[in-house]
Amino acid sequence: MLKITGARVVVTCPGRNFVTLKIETAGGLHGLGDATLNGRELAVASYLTDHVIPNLIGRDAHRIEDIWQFLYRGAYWRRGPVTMSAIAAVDVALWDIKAKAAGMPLYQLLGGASRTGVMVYGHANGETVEQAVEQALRYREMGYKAIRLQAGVPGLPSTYGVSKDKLFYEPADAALPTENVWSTAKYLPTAPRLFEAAREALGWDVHLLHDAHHRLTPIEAARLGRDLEPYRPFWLEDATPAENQAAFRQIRAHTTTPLAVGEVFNTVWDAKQLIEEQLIDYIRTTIVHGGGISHLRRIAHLAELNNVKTGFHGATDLSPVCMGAALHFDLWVPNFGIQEYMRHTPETDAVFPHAYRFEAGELHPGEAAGHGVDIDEALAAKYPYRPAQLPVNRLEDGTLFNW
Ligand code: GCO
Ligand code: MG
Repeated sequence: MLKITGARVVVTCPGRNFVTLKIETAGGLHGLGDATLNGRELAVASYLTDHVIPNLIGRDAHRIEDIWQFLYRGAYWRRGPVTMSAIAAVDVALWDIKAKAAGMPLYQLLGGASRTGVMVYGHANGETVEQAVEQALRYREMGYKAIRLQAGVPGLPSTYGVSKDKLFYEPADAALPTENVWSTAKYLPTAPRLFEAAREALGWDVHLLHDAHHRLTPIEAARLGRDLEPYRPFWLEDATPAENQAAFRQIRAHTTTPLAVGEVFNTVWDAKQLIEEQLIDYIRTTIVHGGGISHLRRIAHLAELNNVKTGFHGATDLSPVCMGAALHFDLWVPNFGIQEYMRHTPETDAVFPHAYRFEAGELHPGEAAGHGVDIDEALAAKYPYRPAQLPVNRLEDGTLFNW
């Protein structure tokens, strides 16, 4: 029995908001879990503080599965981003504690390393095709083996994925949502042009990825998939909103471009049909939004049976705590595909000292016991919460659309 003696939520904003759960045990060991839900941070903080933490005190930190089931089944209200992010935070903090108690890096408890490092992709973007390709060359120089490409759309004032600060893309940029304008007709021809230019400049010995960010209909996605085929993309991400899982049948029927989806999913139920019918190639649900390691493991196993690989979300709104846990998972999971890696700012890295490191296009979780990520609470306290929401999107005639 390793008694849970205390737990608290730390909300900090070292450049952007992060919600972190810290669980303490009688033996003095503590564990950390990420609970950040971009633009809705305080809802998860309250869910944890007001509804979860009182249930944790006095329980055995070693009983990870029982606590997971208690929070999922026991609460009656299942699923959803707020609930599952809160459960994930508890789950990851408990895995952190168990691995520290065992004196091992977390990946050893999962089954040990299946590979020597975790291939990651970085984000190259620019207002124009030329600028985006220039950034891609820069990522190549930094050693990346895989690069996501996004470029501005001529005729639209701003586009998803195109940032001012090239290394740190941060879409949640205002207390009330920034309004973007979207035109699928203007966008559709741009991505193939971008890929053509990128292949010319970078050659074929690099993986290229693209995110459509939920903006297409299935038949538009099928068109884009086909148009990208000559450039052999690694994947086309979030082609359509995926609440309608069956819609992917239509995309699948028309293109051999690999499909990735799932960064907004919370449980295996969001992806069951997509995985079982082999409608996708990569599942992007990551630790913090997918109920933690205990639940993501189930998703990964179902995916493995159906030729689907992992390709976890790793934008800057997933804290270093999530990244650390994800890297242990990635190093172990047999059906690993790729890991997204958007760098955090130096302020964020200072608040969350971590054992993971980047080298030659790969991340490694490090050998520290646990997941290897800690929090400097005194420093965190210097960065109070700042309200920030994700943008919204409107069509040119003002109709509200998917962002
Ligand atoms: C990605 C994502 C992000 C999200 C962001 C929302 O592929 O990295 O689409 O850019 O928009 O994480 O919180
Ligand atoms: Mg995405």
